[in-house]
Amino acid sequence: MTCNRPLAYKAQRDTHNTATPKAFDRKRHSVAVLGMAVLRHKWLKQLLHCGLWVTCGLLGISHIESNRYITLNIAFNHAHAAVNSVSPSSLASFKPLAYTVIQTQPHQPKAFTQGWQLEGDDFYESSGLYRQSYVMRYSRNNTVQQKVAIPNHLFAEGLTLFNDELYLLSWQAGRALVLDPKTLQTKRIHRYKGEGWGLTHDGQSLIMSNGSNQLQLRHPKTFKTTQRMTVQGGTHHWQRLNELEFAKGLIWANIWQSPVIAAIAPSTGTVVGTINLQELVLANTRSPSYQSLNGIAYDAKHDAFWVTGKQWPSRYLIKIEIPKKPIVVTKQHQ
Ligand SMILES: [Ca+2]
Repeated sequence: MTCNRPLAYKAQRDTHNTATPKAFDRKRHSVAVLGMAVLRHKWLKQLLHCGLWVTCGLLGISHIESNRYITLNIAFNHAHAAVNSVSPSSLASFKPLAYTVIQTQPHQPKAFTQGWQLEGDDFYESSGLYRQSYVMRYSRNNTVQQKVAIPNHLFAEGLTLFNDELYLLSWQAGRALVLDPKTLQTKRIHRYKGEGWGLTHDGQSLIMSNGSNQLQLRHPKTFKTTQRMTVQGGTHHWQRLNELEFAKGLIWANIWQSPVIAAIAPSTGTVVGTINLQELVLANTRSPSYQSLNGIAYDAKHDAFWVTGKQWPSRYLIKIEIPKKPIVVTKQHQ
């Protein structure tokens, strides 16, 4: 009988309460008095409201995207990037390489850039987030030639064009999609263990990051790991290696949540230089939510690098002043 349920519940609750009925009543009365006192004080009430709104907001944000990008630390990210840009002591040994912006072009502001490469006059770009991921090919003047959605359960990550095939990672899903670069349709799928973040190639092997300080070399036919290298250099503990580009004999790696791009010697995994793009980060993050610098694509025509970020309205062609030393350009891992 439904009418008995409240009685049964109350009896059970009272049974498990160790206080005597009178003591329980006194406690309940005290709580009520305290509650009234809180509500009577305007500032306490406002504090309570504020706390509730913040809690709801945070829960809402965490519900919207269960990914590492839109998390509870959006505000923290902004501060974190600013702090990083100042000059972390562990990066002090790396004098940032000088660069000059030689072109500024629009970038699709909705593109949550994860992978980026320029081949001839065509850009290939992947955009992440669950249920919103896609890959597109567009020209230098930003005319979109092809755009294909990625299945909802996949979170598009790094990509690279190699031997007329476009490889696309899917973050935690463990699937590397191989797409036709013209139609962007999936031709085959490889599996990988762990996470997939950035992807590039050195002309022989695919080079993949997974968010750690490790880079993996993978066979383009089988996608099996053929070699691993630990990225190290100076006193800085390199982590969160993200979007990649192999150019001028070096692996260029975005560092997630940082305005820094590291130049890595592929023969040793040693960081031989850095670029600090804090100025460009600040120019593209005037909106309330901070979005990471992510995206580096070598432009052979200009012998320069395009850089952009997640949901940045602009992309930049920068000329990097690469000294002959200590940059190491030998490749011995084949
Ligand atoms: Ca790239």
